[in-house]
Amino acid sequence: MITIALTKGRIEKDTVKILAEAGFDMDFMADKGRNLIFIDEAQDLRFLLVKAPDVATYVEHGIADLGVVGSDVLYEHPGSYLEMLDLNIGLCKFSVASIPSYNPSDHKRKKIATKYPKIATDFFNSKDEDVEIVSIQGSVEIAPVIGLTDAIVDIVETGNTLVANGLVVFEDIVRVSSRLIANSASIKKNPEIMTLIDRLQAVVGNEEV
Ligand code: PRT
Ligand code: MG
Repeated sequence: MITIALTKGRIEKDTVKILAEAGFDMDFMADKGRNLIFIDEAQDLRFLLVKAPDVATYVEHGIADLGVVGSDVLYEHPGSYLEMLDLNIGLCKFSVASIPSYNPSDHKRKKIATKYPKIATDFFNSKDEDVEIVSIQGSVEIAPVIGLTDAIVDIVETGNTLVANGLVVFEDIVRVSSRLIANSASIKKNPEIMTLIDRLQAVVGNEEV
């Protein structure tokens, strides 16, 4: 049996659409209630619905052979899984944003609020800029407005949340999309997993990464 860990929430619908287009019977998702494990006896498949960072954990530990998760989560939690496909869903980007009066080049040491300390640290390091990272769990957008930090590093999709909080983008860091990841031992052990990946690749139509 092949086990696939899917990220609950925002990217769920588009993930299910790709799997259905690849020929899997995803009807159970329409009426899933509070269930988090689904078994498709006919295709010898098992689906787990978990929080994004846990997708990487299940795949790393080999409990799931495959997983679907945002590249934002993978950057922040690097591990020993293989990245197989860019699914081109859950599209957004990481940006530096702040109130319009923010001056990124005034040579003062900046305080940056973020839910993604690793991405923020790596980005400012790559520019040789020493900043103080303040880790925030959510509603990061208010931090520069109330003066906790000079700016934020956060995910931007439509930009509506920034606008609603009076913030503007100062710099884009990197594109974010959902990826198919795999457990490396599973791939070596079970050739059917490669076949399954090929079916998904035919749907999303990109080169393996
Ligand atoms: O929200 P929750 O705490 O349950 O969990 P989560 O945020 O980890 O998961 P979820 O379901 O919100 O997001 C799952 C994945 O979707 C992320 O890991 C990203 O890869 C991807 N994704 C795509 C996004 C967005 N678009 C997005 N817009 N994740 C988060 N956002 C947030 C963003 O933080 C911003 O504050 O949505 C807010 C609004 O975005 P705008 O620019 O459209 O207003
Ligand atoms: Mg969210």
